[in-house]
Amino acid sequence: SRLAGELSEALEHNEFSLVFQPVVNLADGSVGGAEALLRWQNRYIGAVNPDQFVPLAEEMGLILPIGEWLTLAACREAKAWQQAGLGDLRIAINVSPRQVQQTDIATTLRRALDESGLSPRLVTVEITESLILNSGTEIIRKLERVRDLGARIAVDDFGTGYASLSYLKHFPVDILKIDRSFVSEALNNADDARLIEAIIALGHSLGMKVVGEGVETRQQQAFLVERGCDLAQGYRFSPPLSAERFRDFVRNFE
Ligand code: G
Ligand code: G
Ligand code: MN
Ligand code: NA
Repeated sequence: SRLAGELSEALEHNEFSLVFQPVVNLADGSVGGAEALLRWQNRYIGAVNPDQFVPLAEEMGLILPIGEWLTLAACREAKAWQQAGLGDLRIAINVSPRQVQQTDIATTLRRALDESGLSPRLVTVEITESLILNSGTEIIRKLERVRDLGARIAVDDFGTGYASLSYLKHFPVDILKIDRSFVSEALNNADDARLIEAIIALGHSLGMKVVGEGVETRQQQAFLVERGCDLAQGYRFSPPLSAERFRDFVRNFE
């Protein structure tokens, strides 16, 4: 297809970029870091959503080089924040289930850390709940290698799948990210409110940090603060930003 043809040349044509959504510490309102999100702007097709091109990249065997590119670009950017005096901001990168299965994410990350000079403790790797559901000891070992480097592991969109609590115990997980579908209903729906409370309690009881995703209003922020949620991201604070605008955001954020 046209899309596949263009995708196979996207790296060499420099068509990928990253945007950065701020992640805020709820306790003191400071910026803790950012989630890096991949963007593809093709000269003929225009902007293509990662939900469309990541699965295609996986099918085409392109997810390894794309993952290498984005991991290095994200680590370099976080190192640049430090060098610009913005502080020790954390950077989160997303990996799809097939990316974890098909590639050696620990080696990709180690090379990016070496090349960028970024401290591994500033890196979070976001996996999905479905990876936890469908995988065995081989995947657990891959994630443990990421953790052994000194990076953290977050479970994205938590609560939307069926990641059973017993599975969580066996996975090297440091952070739970509450799916935005719960946060958006927190103030309208008692079930969603209780689910959020349960996820925060679960995460904390297992020694994890908890992130509220998709926070759009002051009331949703207050709801999470009152329940002891650690971190949040969402349009209430900022949409994903270009590298340049993210730096301005950190400089101007009180
Ligand atoms: O802004 P947003 O459209 O980026 O995100 C759409 C979806 O694409 C999200 O579910 C997000 O997790 C996913 N996504 C964004 N960036 C990446 C990436 O670098 N790698 C993978 N695997 N998925 C990503
Ligand atoms: O699945 P993942 O969380 O990695 O994807 C992030 C996606 O969520 C991006 O497409 C981003 O633009 C979107 N997003 C970030 N904050 C908000 C928000 O407050 N509300 C909504 N509706 N979407 C958001
Ligand atoms: Mn994510
Ligand atoms: Na998410």
